[in-house]
Amino acid sequence: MVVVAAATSLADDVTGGGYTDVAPAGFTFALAADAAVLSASLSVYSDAGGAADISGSLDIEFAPDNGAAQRAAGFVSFLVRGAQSQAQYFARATLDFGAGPVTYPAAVPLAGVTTSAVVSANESAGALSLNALTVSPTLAPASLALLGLSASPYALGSYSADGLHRWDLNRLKDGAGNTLVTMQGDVVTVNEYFGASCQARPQIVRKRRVPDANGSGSVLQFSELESCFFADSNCDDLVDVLDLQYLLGYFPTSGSNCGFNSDIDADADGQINIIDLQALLNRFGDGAPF
Ligand SMILES: [Ca+2]
Ligand SMILES: [Ca+2]
Repeated sequence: MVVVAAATSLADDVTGGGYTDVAPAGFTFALAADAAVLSASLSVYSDAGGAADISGSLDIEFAPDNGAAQRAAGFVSFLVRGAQSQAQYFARATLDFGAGPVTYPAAVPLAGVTTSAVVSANESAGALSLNALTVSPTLAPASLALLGLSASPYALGSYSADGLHRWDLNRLKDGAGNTLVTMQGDVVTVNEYFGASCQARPQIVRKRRVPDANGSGSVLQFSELESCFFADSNCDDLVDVLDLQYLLGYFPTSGSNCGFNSDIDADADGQINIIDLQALLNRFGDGAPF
């Protein structure tokens, strides 16, 4: 997923961040840190070099679900509005973890975001309808999850404190800001970040598929993501060394650990252990259909 970047420039405080939820008149910039964020601000530029600051012409605020408690848990999400449709913007956050301000990303050129085209009366009025909401259970009580498709440089962001992530598929855009229509079988990446609550494992990556909604191929709406075959963690229709490496990356853990990944718990006993490893090895080399 393109928007997620390891933030070595932030002394490993920030484990992910980027542009999400692109709309005609704006976008969201979200990041997760493994420590409490004491203060945060966002500057928006018209150039990748970060020289022309146009923040004053935009409406920049914390997202409605990003209060002080969320920021103390390491989650920061800005809502940028007042932009032009199909125009390019660049942003950089300034964060304080208690040792003075640091910027993310630290270096230029900054990654850019292209706001989307206006495709409905709602959007031209600045209000987006939510008519293709996709829901997925979270792995932890509080987490930021970014849903991405390889065809889109912008993930869809979802902060959850109630056990469910919700993404608005209307906001899935390609690099030019046009709406993306998903196809059945498309592989979706869900990057879930746990902020300051799980420093041992700040991030879990899971693959899902767009379900076969009506047999017609293109899928305009789906409510739930589909899991792949238990031994095929990366959803590439093959059980091979990549799936083995994935399992070993979460091995061994138990359900009481914050970084527990239920995807590879083959026997659903709340433990990732030799039983689950053996279950995968029993299918090693198999290909779809499983
Ligand atoms: Ca695989
Ligand atoms: Ca197990």
